[in-house]
Amino acid sequence: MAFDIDMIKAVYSKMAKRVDKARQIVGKPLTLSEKILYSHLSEGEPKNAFTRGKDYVEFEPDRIACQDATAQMALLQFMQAGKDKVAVPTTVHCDHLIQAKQGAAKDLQRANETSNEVFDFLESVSNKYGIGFWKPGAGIIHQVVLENYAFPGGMMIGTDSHTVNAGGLGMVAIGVGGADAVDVMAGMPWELKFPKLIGVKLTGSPKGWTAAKDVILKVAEILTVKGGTGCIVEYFGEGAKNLSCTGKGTICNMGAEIGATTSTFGYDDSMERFLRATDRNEIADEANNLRDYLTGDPEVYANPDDYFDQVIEIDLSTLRPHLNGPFTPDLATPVGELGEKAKKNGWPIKVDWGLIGSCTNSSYEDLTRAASIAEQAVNKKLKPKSDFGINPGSEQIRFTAERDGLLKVFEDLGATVFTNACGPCIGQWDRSDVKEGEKNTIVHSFNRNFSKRADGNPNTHAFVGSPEMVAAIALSGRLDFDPINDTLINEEGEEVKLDMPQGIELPEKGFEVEDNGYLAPKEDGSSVEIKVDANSNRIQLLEPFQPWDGENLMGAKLLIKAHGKCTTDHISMAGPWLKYRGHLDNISDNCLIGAVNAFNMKTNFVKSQITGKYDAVPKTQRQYKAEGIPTVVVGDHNYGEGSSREHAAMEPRHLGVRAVIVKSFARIHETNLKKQGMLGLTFDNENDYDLIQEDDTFNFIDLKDFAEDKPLTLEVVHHDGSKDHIKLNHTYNEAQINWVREGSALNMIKKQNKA
Ligand code: MIC
Ligand code: SF4
Repeated sequence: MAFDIDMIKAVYSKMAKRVDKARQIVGKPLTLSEKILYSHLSEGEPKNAFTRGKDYVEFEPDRIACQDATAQMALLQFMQAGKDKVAVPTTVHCDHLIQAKQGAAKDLQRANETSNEVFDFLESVSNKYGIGFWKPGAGIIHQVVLENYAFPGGMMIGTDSHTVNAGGLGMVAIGVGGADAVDVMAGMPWELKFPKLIGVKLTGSPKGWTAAKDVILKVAEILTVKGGTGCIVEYFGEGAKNLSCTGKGTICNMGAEIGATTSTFGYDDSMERFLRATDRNEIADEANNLRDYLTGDPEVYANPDDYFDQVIEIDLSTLRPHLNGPFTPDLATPVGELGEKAKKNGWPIKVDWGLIGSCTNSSYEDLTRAASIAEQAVNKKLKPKSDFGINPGSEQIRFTAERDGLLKVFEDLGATVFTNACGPCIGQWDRSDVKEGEKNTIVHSFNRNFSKRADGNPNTHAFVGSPEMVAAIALSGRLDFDPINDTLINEEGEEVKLDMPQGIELPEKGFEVEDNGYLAPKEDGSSVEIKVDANSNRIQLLEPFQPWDGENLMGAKLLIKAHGKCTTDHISMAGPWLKYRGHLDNISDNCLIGAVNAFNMKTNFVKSQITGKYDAVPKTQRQYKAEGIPTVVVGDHNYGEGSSREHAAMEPRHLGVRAVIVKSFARIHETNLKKQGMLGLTFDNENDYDLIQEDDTFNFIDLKDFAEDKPLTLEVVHHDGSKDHIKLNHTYNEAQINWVREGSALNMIKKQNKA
């Protein structure tokens, strides 16, 4: 049965007319991305053509998805918006707060005990405001969305950067911060700078060990972690047709790792098969009637250079399997060349864990391909050299995989099957096999491998690969193993070679599940009470941020000048801190503790200009706050890379940081800063980053005249009294400047509601 079929029919009923109109206005054939964007304008039928990379445009997304770690803050904000019900279909998925330790049943029970208060809060808020609720254990948000809610040609937003996964089913699905989701839940338009478009032409067909994952591992190498910023990546060509729907999901999913706004594929037979297998015949039938509108125009795909801002071509037939890492997802190495590189760089060759799962690669097909490798261990008498951990993507996948004997294959090898949840992918992993700080290597099928991400250990070298490659590497226990060319010695001392992986795209006997973990909300939630204990250390009701007095900001001090990579994991760490995602003051104690101080290359060790002493970042900042001294944070390129977590913007805001000045921003984080009323600014000359000293004082001498398209001037007064004047750029439009004036976008909504 399809959820929200009436909504989907309504979207489809308008699509053809809107796309035809858009084609006429734009004056040329359209990409799929443009078709979806132009058919979801909040003004209805398109009236103007937009300039890519320049115009801010208001959209009307069809649905919203939130996960437990971000939903808390999103819903705490929504509760202040003064609405009775969400304006568009919305779901909450409990997947981030379950720690992997002993295996699914025990881990789930522990999570239900320790995070009971948070799950109850989310369930009751969902029930009150008409939000669908997926219980802990139901699955990872993006797999559940792909299996239940995604539909070709639709547009959705989600409070998680990997919302983009739904591009695998032909959507434009975009990760946002909670405040953006609140706009749409409150019935307001959602604003986005009209993206640029990157076309990726896929030819050939993947063979042997090459998987869908390798496409995105290669694209990440080509575009790097910031090469997709401000862009939608649209995949097309014969090769695209040779990938399964969930394989396409994998590719779109990891588009988050190149900073892309989203990625998508045109509707094709693989999507139809997936819709039918997941009990959504009605959507498949509807989509079949609109086939031409749910993919790019033929002229576009025939001459992509004329229509995309950048075109990349990848031949799947010659693409080699890769492993990307460590510490960054764009450092790609073909399997087989990794041994040499690892030796040169001192990366441990011995592999301790092979982890299969995460929203990127936890589909039924993924499990079958990995299992086809794992089961060779038994047949070929190989004893796995690394530990195996598996997180199925959803209860539907798990139940079906168990029925079909796939989980048993792993269990027979001693693997631990963890809950259908994020687990180690987000540091929810109670790992006991290495000592704190011990240098070691793991391989996983996840998407991110930033320092400390999986287990909190900065010396864990994590490499990203396809599930089948992870299985092969884990069997061998070595990073330099190349299953295509190398052999392994089995328990009888014989040399054996692994056969190529075999996958089953969709379960032959169909998907099956007993309890999918879904709770529908009440039709009328007005009587539902939301309980928040005033003494809770997990949930704290929000206090509005103070408005800006409209004056120049003078006398600000430097909190930290961050060196190099500063992702949202560095700004607001996950793992053990996920438990405070609903309590702004408590979670603020992790503010920027992972960022490297450019003056001493240490983390969480900055100089206080009040005491002259070095101390932890949150503690130092709390002193500035207590004394009413404003501060700034300075950063490098792609600041705020990674997650959509708005805590990375709200914590500095809560603690009294006023501006974040960097060489460049990741998209979601820049918007999150704006939404929370912060100043997110970029150096006009990126070398000015080098002028910033530890004891500097900052005067924003023309902030009073803050206006769209007008750069700001920063006077930097150094310790010896000398001054530099630095030009700072910004991308605030008038409406966004008003968020700064009012203190936050939420304050603005509240004001409008009162008016
Ligand atoms: C992630 O993969 O980093 C997360 C955890 O899913 C985040 C969301 C969060 O921080 O809660 C994301 O990708 O947006
Ligand atoms: Fe969860 Fe990892 Fe996916 Fe984020 S990337 S949603 S933590 S599985």
